[in-house]
Amino acid sequence: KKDALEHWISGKRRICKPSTYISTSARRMAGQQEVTLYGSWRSRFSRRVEIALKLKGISYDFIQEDIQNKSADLLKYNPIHKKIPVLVHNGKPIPESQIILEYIDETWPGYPLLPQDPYDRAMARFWAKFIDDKCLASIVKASYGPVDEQEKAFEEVQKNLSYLEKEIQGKKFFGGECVGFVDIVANIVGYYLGAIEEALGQEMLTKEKHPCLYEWVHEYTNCNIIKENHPPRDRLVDYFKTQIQAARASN
Ligand SMILES: N[C@@H](CCC(=O)N[C@@H](CS)C(=O)NCC(=O)O)C(=O)O
Repeated sequence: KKDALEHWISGKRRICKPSTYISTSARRMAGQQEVTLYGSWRSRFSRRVEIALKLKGISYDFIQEDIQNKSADLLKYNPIHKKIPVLVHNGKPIPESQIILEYIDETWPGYPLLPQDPYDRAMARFWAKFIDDKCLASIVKASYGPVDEQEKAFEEVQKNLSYLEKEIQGKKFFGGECVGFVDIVANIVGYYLGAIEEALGQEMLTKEKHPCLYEWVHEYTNCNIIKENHPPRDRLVDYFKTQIQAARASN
């Protein structure tokens, strides 16, 4: 018998109803908000959106997409990139995780994700972009790239982690005292990197080389909302192992 988590993970397209779930039509009739996330349990991008919604206290429906067999709704809502996550708010689709986070922040005040000060906001966007464009790209290359380019890719990861190490120095979170926009985007370093390291059998982020970032990983992964939103580590490691093997076979 599958437990709820197992069901949630393996469900091809399944709506996880919040405990106070009311049907979409009933909600519409009551003038309430319809918030639906098209995502995947293992995607670091859709996890970002779930963390933001939970920090804001927004109820949402979750649709588990099968990336190998995308639903007609996903293709309709994100016809250009055809990727998850897509947040659909009252019938209007928003693609791209960082853009979705900004939308969530502007739509539901409450817990602020981005700082108020314009310069701080600009720098938060800078670091979030750096994490996706540079950090994530180098981690992907080190994990899945050709073996003869791996050493160089690992060096690149080290360089990028050192930039983050400098940025987090003297702070509890990238967002200051609380988890914010950059922390959520940095979930690739905060949670996924550990599973990738285990799958690869190679450490990248170490206490010796990156003491402040290492401490941040601990703080981040132990925050309540973040902790509740981790995908199961063993399944993630298995997934990365399969991906790494497939990449090696095709390189
Ligand atoms: N830049 C996008 C990246 C999203 C992304 O890469 N999603 C992956 C799953 S983790 C996807 O949908 N891949 C399907 C495909 O490439 O066909 C974001 O931040 O939302």
